[in-house]
Amino acid sequence: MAILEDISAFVQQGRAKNVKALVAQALEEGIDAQQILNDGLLAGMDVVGERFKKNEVYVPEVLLSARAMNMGTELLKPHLQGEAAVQKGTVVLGTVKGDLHDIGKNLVHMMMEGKGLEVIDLGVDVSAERFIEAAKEHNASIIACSALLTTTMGEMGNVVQLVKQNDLPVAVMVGGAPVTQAFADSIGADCYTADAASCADWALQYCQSHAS
Ligand code: B1M
Repeated sequence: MAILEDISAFVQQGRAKNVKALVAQALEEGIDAQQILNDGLLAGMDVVGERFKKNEVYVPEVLLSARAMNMGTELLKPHLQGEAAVQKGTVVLGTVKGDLHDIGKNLVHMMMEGKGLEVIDLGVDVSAERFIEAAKEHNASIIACSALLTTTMGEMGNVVQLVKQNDLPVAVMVGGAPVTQAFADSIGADCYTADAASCADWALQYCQSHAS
């Protein structure tokens, strides 16, 4: 669809206002929000990621694209979240220590809230200790960690270790581009999912099956 290709192109160019206008137009035209996200915004960000890898674009350009992507996802938020629901469980969420990537984490936040889960979002650069403190403070059922760097994903193992040491009744979920099921298994995480929607589905199921 031409409009989705245009959204992708504007994300690549970091043109936030154009992205916002076209996402609004696509919604008005009745295009499904998930399709706008996948084939427009995320498709554009994929291209940016490939160019970043080849040093064809640099941090400032990537930040502009990230801002454009965020403006688009803000508009999609109510459509992706669906009906407001009663609170079904509490999740402590964050991007791990040393890591400042937050777009995927924000998608996870949005999808979880859409399922009626309470999300305590600790933001980026979150240490294992901080995850544990917040889980205790909010009596959370789940700690959800996002990592985008191979150099930071090890902090997820520290979270699992601290959960065990503190004997916390909390499931640890992990995800983010470099994270795999094999990695999740190797650190003893309770769940790995590849995308934000599956992450929210698993979290909801877990909270429902562990409701006291
Ligand atoms: Co960075 N960066 N970046 N970056 N950046 C990557 C991740 C990289 C793959 C680019 C590349 O080389 N191709 C590379 C990492 C290489 C590696 O370690 N394997 C990289 C690098 C190297 C860096 C710097 C070190 C660059 C530098 O300074 N030299 C630096 C590190 C800064 C730091 O964090 N300390 C850096 C900086 C940045 C920006 C600040 C410029 C910016 C971030 C802006 C922001 O987030 N606000 C940025 C961006 C935007 C990217 C790329 C281009 C896009 C990431 C993204 O947002 N994708 C990225 C390349 C790429 O991934 N293609 C890249 C869209 C987002 C929706 O996807 O977060 O994967 P993602 O989320 C997905 C799934 O992974 C999943 O759900 C989402 C889909 O539904 N998911 C979960 C995410 N979290 C989950 C948690 C779950 C479950 C699923 O359970 C809890």
